[in-house]
Amino acid sequence: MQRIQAQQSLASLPKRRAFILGAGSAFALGLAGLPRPTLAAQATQAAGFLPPLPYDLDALDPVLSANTLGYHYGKHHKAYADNTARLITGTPLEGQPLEQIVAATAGKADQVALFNNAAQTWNHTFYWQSLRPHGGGEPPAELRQRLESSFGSVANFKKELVAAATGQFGSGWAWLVADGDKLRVMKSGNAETPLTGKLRPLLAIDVWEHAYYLDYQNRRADYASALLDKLVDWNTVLHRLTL
Ligand code: MN3
Repeated sequence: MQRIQAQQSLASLPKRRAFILGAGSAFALGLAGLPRPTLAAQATQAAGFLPPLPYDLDALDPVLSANTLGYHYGKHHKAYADNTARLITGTPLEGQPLEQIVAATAGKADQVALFNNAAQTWNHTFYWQSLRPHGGGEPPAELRQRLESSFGSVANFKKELVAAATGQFGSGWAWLVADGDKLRVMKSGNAETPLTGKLRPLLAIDVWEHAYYLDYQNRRADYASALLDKLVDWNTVLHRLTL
């Protein structure tokens, strides 16, 4: 009965979203003994935390393979979204937007698991939306001027960002952020995100090994450079800067 209802409610959703929801629902329906409204709310919230990829799984190949995106988006990112939905169920944060959950849990010792999962969920959506098939190339003029005024040249900016990506010890992220009028490169460990400070994130590079190991093994610098040269959606970066 539950399964039939879940399938019917999925029928009107786009194919990829239906796949995501379907996988989550199958998992949720396997948990006997929990009340259905809670499970339904979790599945709905998890789906809201995990927007569809803005391109097909194989659209970034060969820079990032469909295999990498399948695991990274379909397993890692989805797990963060599912965990976030599970952890807020029955708490005052249930139903809140992801940004609010990240802000409410940042720096709180008793909320580490929720912060880590919520921040990772947000970071990954931001990362996917920073990329596009056949991206890279020259930034639009307005962004190029801002990069030149903060870093001297676009080439220097790329060098600094790749250095941040390779210099992050262990798992984490490399970022381009706006700090007032100035653009800065920074890195963060694990799930840490500039979203929690006064900085405005503009571009993220995931440097967890799961982001690049299938395609680049230990060559993190090659991965970061390839993203900047071939996949970054500069128009999105500029849009974030001018919001
Ligand atoms: Mn990741």
